[in-house]
Amino acid sequence: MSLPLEGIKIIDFTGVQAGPSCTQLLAWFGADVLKVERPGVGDVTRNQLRDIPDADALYFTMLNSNKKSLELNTKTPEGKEIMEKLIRDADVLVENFAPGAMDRMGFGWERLQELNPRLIFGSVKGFGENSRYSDLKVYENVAQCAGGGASTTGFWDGPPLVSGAALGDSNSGMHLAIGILTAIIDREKTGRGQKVTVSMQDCVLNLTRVKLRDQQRLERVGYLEEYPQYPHGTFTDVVPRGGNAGGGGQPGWVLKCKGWESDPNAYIYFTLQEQNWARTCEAIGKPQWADDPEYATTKARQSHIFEIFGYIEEWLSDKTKYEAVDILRKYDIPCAPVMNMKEIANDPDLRESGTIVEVPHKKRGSYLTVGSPIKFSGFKPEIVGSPLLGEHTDGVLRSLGYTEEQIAQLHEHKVV
Ligand code: CAO
Repeated sequence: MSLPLEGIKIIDFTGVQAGPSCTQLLAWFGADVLKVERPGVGDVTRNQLRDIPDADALYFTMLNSNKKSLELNTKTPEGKEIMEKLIRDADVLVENFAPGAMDRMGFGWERLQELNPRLIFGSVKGFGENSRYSDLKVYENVAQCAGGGASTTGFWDGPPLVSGAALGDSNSGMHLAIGILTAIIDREKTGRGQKVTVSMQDCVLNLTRVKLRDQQRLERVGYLEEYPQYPHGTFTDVVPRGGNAGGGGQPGWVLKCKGWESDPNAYIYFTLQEQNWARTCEAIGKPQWADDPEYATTKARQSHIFEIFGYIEEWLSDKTKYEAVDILRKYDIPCAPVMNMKEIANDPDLRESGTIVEVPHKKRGSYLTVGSPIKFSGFKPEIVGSPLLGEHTDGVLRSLGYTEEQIAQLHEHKVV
């Protein structure tokens, strides 16, 4: 079956997570993605947090499926020559090195344009080019702190908290993928490539935009009625951390279920949906609350919201999180069990949909990874294992016209 991005050649000059997550997505959709890696070393994640000695770590395999690997020292003259040949023939080059690394290597945006005016150059950095922090190296949690995620996550009496979701890394990769696809469509009209940049700070902020909404509301009215601090606590002039409060107009909380004393994930998320209050009261056995003026509106409920949640926890105390959701779904209550990673790994629905996939690997045996969360009616992305370091080096060199003798020499000089 022909895939939508078939024929799009991508040089994947990325490492760790932000860049690789972008190119992996494009590879799933059919792009020909060639990962260019330092000879003998490769992407640092090949070695990080290994669970099997001498086999690529899961950190690498889960972010580099469906790609090819070329070992190439792009700082040697011969390596640069090979890289230039690849660039002349490529549609896209993606990188997420430390600020300035591409220029130092001789592959800044101007040079890339000289080599191939149709090339789309995708780049991830921690901060925007104009930022006073543009020179900083950045990892995931640094970006979550700089982008507003950490200051608004966690509980009011604890420190800023980072999320387990990769809001800095994979989120930036997804943003970059959207930018690259947009530039590919634009190139069809203009014939020219362009530089597409994303900063991790911006991408975190884009997902934290409701907190910027709240900052403005707070400045206007002095309080935020959906936060646990309202109406009894105090507000400063900065959006506080709201614990597990719902981010919109529908209050909610993480509530204990049967077994919470020994199982740290025996909880559900429970939402008190305004338009579903009467049915919510019915579900939890408090029909008298439906018309009681103390409880009947979201505004009235807010002053005893934790009394209500406390009551619901009592109701939940003899129900597992799954039993609870099975009852509550009949009453249209927006809720879900708190899923732990073991449950997710074994979830039959996620497996069936291809969101959790088991992939073969030449050295590791099979491993689990997250497949495409984007589903298409016309095709189903097939996830294949990540490449071994340099697995495709000789094949790529042959396709560029190098003879076996030249290839042997390049190996000997550690260019590849
Ligand atoms: N051949 C020769 N040299 C190579 C090479 C290759 N194939 N691939 C990389 N290099 C060189 C780079 O040119 C760079 O050299 P200089 O320092 O001399 O310019 C060097 O290897 C290291 O580059 P790096 O970017 O990987 O540096 P690092 O490991 O110190 O930093 C990171 C890693 C992620 C902090 C930094 O790349 C960064 O801030 N990137 C931008 C933001 C980002 O994407 N972060 C998310 C990472 S996921 O958490």
